[in-house]
Amino acid sequence: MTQATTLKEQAAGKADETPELTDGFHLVIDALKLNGLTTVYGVPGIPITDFGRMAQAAGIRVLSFRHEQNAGYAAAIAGFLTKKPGICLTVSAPGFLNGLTALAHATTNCFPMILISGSSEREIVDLQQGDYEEMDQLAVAKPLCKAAFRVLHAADIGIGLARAIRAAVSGRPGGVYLDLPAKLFGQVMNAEAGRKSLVKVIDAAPAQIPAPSAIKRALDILKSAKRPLIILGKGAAYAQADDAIRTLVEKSGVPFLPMSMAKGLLPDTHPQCAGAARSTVLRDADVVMLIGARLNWLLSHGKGKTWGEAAKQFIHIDIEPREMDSNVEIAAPVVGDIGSCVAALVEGMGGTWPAPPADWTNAVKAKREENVAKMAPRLMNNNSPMDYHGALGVLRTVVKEHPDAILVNEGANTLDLARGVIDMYKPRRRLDVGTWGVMGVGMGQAIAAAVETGKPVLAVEGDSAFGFCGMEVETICRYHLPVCIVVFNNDGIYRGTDVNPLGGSDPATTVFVKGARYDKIIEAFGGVGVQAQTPDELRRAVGAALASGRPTLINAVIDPAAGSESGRIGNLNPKSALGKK
Ligand code: OXT
Ligand code: ADP
Ligand code: MG
Repeated sequence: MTQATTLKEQAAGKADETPELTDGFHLVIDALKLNGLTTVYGVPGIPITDFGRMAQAAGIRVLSFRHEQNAGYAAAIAGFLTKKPGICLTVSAPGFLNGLTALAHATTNCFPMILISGSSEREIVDLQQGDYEEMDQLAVAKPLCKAAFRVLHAADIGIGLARAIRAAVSGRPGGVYLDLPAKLFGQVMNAEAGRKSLVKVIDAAPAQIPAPSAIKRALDILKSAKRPLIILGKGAAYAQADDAIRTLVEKSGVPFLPMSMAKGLLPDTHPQCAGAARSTVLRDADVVMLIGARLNWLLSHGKGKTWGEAAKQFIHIDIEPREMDSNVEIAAPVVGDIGSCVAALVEGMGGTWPAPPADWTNAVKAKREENVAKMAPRLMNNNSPMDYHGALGVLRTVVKEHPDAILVNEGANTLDLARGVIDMYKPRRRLDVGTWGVMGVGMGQAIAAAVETGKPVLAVEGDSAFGFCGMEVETICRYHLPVCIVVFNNDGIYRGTDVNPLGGSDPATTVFVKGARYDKIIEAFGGVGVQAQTPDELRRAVGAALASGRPTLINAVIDPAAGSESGRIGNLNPKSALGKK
C-alpha cells in the first residue's frame, strides 16, 4: 500500500486500522502555529502553492503579494513591530532571490525575519543537472543573513524552525534563511511522532543582564557630563522598553535625539527633544549615551565635522558586544538587552539625580525653538504646485490629529523633509528606509503595519520610491487594508527638471513622465484615487481616506524644481575629479 493511499483511506474513515499520518506540509504549518507565527507574507508557486493553501485552511493568515521583495519587506517590518520573526515564503531560485534582498535588509537593520523558500532536489542541484529553478539557495543565502538552515527530513522540521526562530530573535536580531526542498513537503510520517518532534521555543530572546560594573561606569560618566546627550535608535524602539526609556530620559533631564525610526519613542514635542537642534547637540555634547543606535554613516561614524572639536565620551548600550569600539572608542560599553540595561541604569540613579547644567539645556532649547520658528511659516504656504513644506505641513497636522496612525516614509527629499517636519507622538509609528536607505520598502511596510497592528497607515512616498513597489496597491485593495498612500509627484528622482545633456529624444536619467497620474493606478483595483494640486486639496483627501479606511492613493503634485540632489545626503555623491558632469 502506498503512503498516499493510506492518507486517502484515513480520510475515508479507515483510520482505526492504520496509524494516523502527517506530512511535511502539515508539520511546517503545525510548527509555525505552535510558535505563534500565524501570519505569512509571500508569493505562491511551485513547490509551495499547496503549502499556502493548507496554511490558510489551518488558520494561518497568508498574504499573497505581487513580488517577493515586497513580501520580504513586509515580513522584515513585521519583525520590527512585533519582536517575533516575520515570515516570508517564496518559491525557488528567482522567487528566493527576490526575497533575499529583503532578508539582507532585515539583517542589516537588526529585524528578526525568516525567509522560507521551497527549493529543488538536492541530488540534482548538487550535480548541477538543470532542475526546474535550480539553485544552491543555502549557499547563496549564507553570507547575506544571520543564519541559514536546510531541513531534509520531516522529523527535523520542528528542530529546524526552532533553530531559525532562536537565530532570528536572540542577541542582535536578524534575518534567517530556512531552505525547504520540495520533497520534504510530501514526506509522510507517523502523526504522533510528528507531533512529538515539534518544538515550542521557550524564552527565544533571553534577557541579557548588563554587568553591575558596566552600569556604574556609565552612570559615573553621565554624572560628570557638562553637556550630555542621549541618542535613541531603532534598537530602542524595537526593544519595547518604552516606559523604562522614558523614565531614564526624564529622570536624567538629558536632551535626547531620536534617530529616524526612534521618533515617537518619546514625543517629538517633549521638552527634552533635541531633534530640531541636531547639529548643535552632536557638535557640542561632551558625553553621548547611545541606546540601540550604531555609530554608522547616519551618525557620521562618531567623528569628523558633525561631531565638532570638543572631546567626547561615549556610553553605548547595545546587545551586540562587537558593536563597541566599531568606529570610535567607547568609554562605557553597556552590553545587554535594552530593557535590562535601562532598568539597571534607572535603579543605579537612585532617588535623585542632578539635572544637567542649565546653560546646556537652555542652549539646546534656544536652538530648537529657533529652528522650529524658522520652519513654521514655510509649512503654512498654500502654493500650487505644492512645495515639500506646504504639502508636509498638512501631513504634520494629520499625524498630530491621528497619533496612533503608522507613518511609512520613503524617497529622498520626500523622506528627509518629512522626517524633520512630521512630529511623531508614539513609539514604532514611523517606518522608513532604514540603515541602507533602500527604496521600495514602502508598500510592504504599509501592508504589514496594517496587518500586524490593525491601525491606519499613511504612506508618504516619493514618486521614484513608489515605483519600486507600486504594484502592491492591488494587494492593499485585495485585502481591504486601511492604507492611504500619498505620492509626492515631482516628476522624478530628486527633481523633475533635469535635461539630457545631449538633447535628443531620450529624457534625462532622473526624470519620469511629466504630469503622471499615479492616482489612476489604484482605481484599476477598486481603490480611491485622488489628484491633489494644493495643500487644501491634500488635507481634504487624506482626511477622507483616514475617515473611510478605504485604500486610497493621492497623487500630490509637487513642484518639479523643489527638490535637491539626494535630499539631505547630497554630500555622499562622489565628484568627478575633472569637474565635469
Ligand atoms: O540642526 P540643523 O540646523 O542641522 O537642522 C536639522 C534639524 O535640527 C532640523 N530639524 C527641525 N527643524 C525644525 N523643526 C523640526 N521639527 C525639526 N526637526 C529637525 O532639520 C535639520 C535636518 O534634520 P535631520 O533630518 O534630523 O538631520 P540630517 O542632517 O539630515 O541627518 C542626517 C541623516 C544622515 C541622519 C539623515 O539625513 C538621514 O537619516 N538620512 C537618510 C537618507 C536616506 O536614507 N535617503 C534615502 C536614499 S537616497 C538615494 O540613495 C536614492 N535612490 C537610489 C536608490 C536607493 N536608495 N535604493 C534603491 C533600491 N535603488 C536606488 C533613489 C532611486 S533616493 C531615490 C529616489 C528619490 O526620488 P523620489 O521621487 O522617491 O523622492 P524625491 O527626492 O522626493 O523626488
Ligand atoms: P538607528 O539606525 O536607529 O541608529 P541602528 O539600526 O543603527 O539604529 O542600531 C540598532 C542597534 O540596536 C543595533 O546595534 C542592535 O544590535 C541594537 N539592538 C536591537 N535590539 C536590541 C535590544 N533588544 N537590546 C539591545 N540592543 C538592541
Ligand atoms: Mg520624486
